[in-house]
Amino acid sequence: MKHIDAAAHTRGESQYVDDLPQPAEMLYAAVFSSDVAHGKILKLDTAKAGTIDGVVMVLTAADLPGENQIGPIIQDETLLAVDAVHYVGEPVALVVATSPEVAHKAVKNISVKIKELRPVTDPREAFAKGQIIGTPRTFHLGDVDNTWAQCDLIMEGRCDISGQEHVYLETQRARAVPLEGGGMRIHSSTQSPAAVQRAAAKILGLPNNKIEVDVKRIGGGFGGKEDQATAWSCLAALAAWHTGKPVELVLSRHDDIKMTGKRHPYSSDFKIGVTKDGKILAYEVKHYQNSGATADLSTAVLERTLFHSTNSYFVPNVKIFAACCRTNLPPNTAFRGFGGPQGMFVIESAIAKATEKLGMPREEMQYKNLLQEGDMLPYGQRTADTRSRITWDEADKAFNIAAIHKRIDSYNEAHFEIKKGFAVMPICFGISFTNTMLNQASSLVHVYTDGSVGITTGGVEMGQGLITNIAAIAAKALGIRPERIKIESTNTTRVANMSASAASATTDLNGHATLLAIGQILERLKSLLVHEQHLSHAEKITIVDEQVLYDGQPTGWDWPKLVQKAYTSRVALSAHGYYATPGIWFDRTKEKGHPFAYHVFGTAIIEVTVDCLRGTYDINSVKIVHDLGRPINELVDRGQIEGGLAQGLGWMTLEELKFDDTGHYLSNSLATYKLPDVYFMPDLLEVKLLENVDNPRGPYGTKAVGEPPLMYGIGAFFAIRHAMRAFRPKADFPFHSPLTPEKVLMQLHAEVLDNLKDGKLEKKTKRRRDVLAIKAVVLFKQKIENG
Ligand code: MTE
Ligand code: LUZ
Ligand code: MOS
Repeated sequence: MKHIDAAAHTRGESQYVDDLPQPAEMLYAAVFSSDVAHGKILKLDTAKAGTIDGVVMVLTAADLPGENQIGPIIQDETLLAVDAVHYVGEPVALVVATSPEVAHKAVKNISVKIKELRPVTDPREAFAKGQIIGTPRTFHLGDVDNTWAQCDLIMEGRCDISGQEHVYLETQRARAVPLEGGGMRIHSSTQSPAAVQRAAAKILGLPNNKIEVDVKRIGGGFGGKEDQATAWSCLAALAAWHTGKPVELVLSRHDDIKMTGKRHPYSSDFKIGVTKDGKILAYEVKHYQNSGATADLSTAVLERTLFHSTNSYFVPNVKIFAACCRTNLPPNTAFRGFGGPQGMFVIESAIAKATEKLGMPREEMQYKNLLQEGDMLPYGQRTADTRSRITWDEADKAFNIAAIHKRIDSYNEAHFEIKKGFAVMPICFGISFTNTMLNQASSLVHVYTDGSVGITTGGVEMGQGLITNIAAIAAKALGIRPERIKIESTNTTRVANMSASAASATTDLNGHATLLAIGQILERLKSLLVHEQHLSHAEKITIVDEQVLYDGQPTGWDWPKLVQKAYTSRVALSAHGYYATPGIWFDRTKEKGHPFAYHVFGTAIIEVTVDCLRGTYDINSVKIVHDLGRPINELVDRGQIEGGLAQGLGWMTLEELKFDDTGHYLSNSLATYKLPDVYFMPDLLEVKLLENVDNPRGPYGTKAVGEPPLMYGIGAFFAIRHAMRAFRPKADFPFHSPLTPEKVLMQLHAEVLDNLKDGKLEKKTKRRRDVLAIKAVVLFKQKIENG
């Protein structure tokens, strides 16, 4: 089954927020934001903007009828700044005008006098100054301190992991439409309609039931709209409340990159202790998360980092420390993987460092320490249905890891400036919101008298295929054609109190809720049939291909007839299903529990070729063995695997999110922020799915797929490093992501660069490699200098 939206998307017919018909008299809002990362507001002057023709009003913090507070976990975030600014892009005022053009022109006429304070952009500096959000957390397993003495080798190091811009195609936007009785309908591009509802109600001083949030679909979220769609929806609602007219607010790409948070950069210190044959005995890590100016979801992201700091490995002695560090950047937020990838990157770096010292293939240590059934994870949950070794062994069987290594070694012996490298990347990702409370969902199912079905769940379609999955699950449960099923927009008046569509769990949670609703309807339909046809066992009734069977034999009724009979017999054809994931819990006082319903496993093998004179590289192949349980829709899930991989590869290689120490993003447009494109993707991409595997915790045995494949991309960093070390076997390259071609070049030829700096070029050695390298670097530098 294709993605339900496939045809409409390709024809450009799918509707997003601003494709909805424009109501008469709609107004447009634009945001005036701080250009200073940290300072005290001395004077805000909006008078001039207010006089521009077409400007209806200019709103500031003083104009909020309710509370100026939109923090989702910790109440530390204003909708509009009061007295002080904390990051570049922080909203300060809102212009409402008759056209977007006028609104943007008016924004340029607002001025603010700010007494600048020194901004902090480095998480370690923030930590040292005590700028910590929430409380730092520590997970313990075994006893690290008393294990170091037993290790043959102890290696320490540091990782600096860059953030990542979401680049959803549809930038942040919302349309607010005033309703009778002082209510408001908000069409929001959000992953979390209930979060928007609560925040809008709060800032307007209204009860939640006065706010209706509706989401047909969103043009990508990737976590960037898990919490951060809220502000723009609230601003549109505020403007609609004041003007009594519908108001739309759309961020330009530039404003979106400037004003919204990103994946959290991390700076981490690791210490790993191993035996000489490659067993990891102890691992200690300290994570300094660059949280940005407000808490947003940072504490939850940090928690997932703690949970994923040992990735797919069993380590008997572990100590993981992590802290959210408040800096003067836009509040960083959810991004596919939600802190997990950062935790995994660091242990992969530690394994690289230890194996390089031991002269052992990296994959040998990885394999030796892979999780086995029943192993204890640092948070107290034992792994079950552990498929780390199974996916690795399948990958090895299909692709022969030792042969790849040998082939690469002999290529590298035969070639001087072109080197190949590879890495194996196993993943183990926990499924469930780490905050147990959020693992609940509802679904409302209506069967209409013609046998067609309408379903509303709390889940948001963001391109990931949720509605296709829900339709497939419902069709299977009802025994009818998927074409009979329509998945409605997500709307807070039809399904209340939904959790964000996030944590890869949307199909799991809403699929289960839908099954529970359908179960109720089927139960009623079956009792009706038992009564009508004088049958004795309701459980022997099934519906297959729309035919109603008893004990496998036709009853003479089909689906439309069954539904008709139910209606005329006054049997309810609607039901509401509610699901709460069973068996999960976590005790934060002990940092132990069973937070995840299950884990997703997989193994990727990534091969690259690096031009060691130019620093450029190609990703030659990515081969994956992935565990989907029993996929509901393999085509859609394969799309998720490839898309997630692309995003992970981009994060590790090209996507350099640069900001300067005044807190301004330098890569603030798609001209300076390089995304992976189709040419960057591997020439060969092969995805094998584990066969004959089940997952009792997922609807019809499926496993969540949204986030885990992103983490395969981490392998690209280590594959490139592998090639770089073939060129400079003794070099100790930094674990600093992304590993851009520029960084590859600079790191491979660091000494040459030093020589250039000191004007000591004449000191160059006679070695061919260095002479060539110097030429390459000189050419490169000239190129940069000549623009
Ligand atoms: N795929 C598309 N096309 N667009 C998206 O925005 N978001 C990702 C992933 N895949 C996303 C996507 C993220 S961050 C998550 S958590 C999951 O989809 C959310 O959907 P799910 O829970 O249904 O997997
Ligand atoms: N959001 C959240 C998430 O609130 N909790 C989580 O555990 C999570 N995990 C992944 C993505 N979003
Ligand atoms: Mo995804 S980061 O859970 O929205």
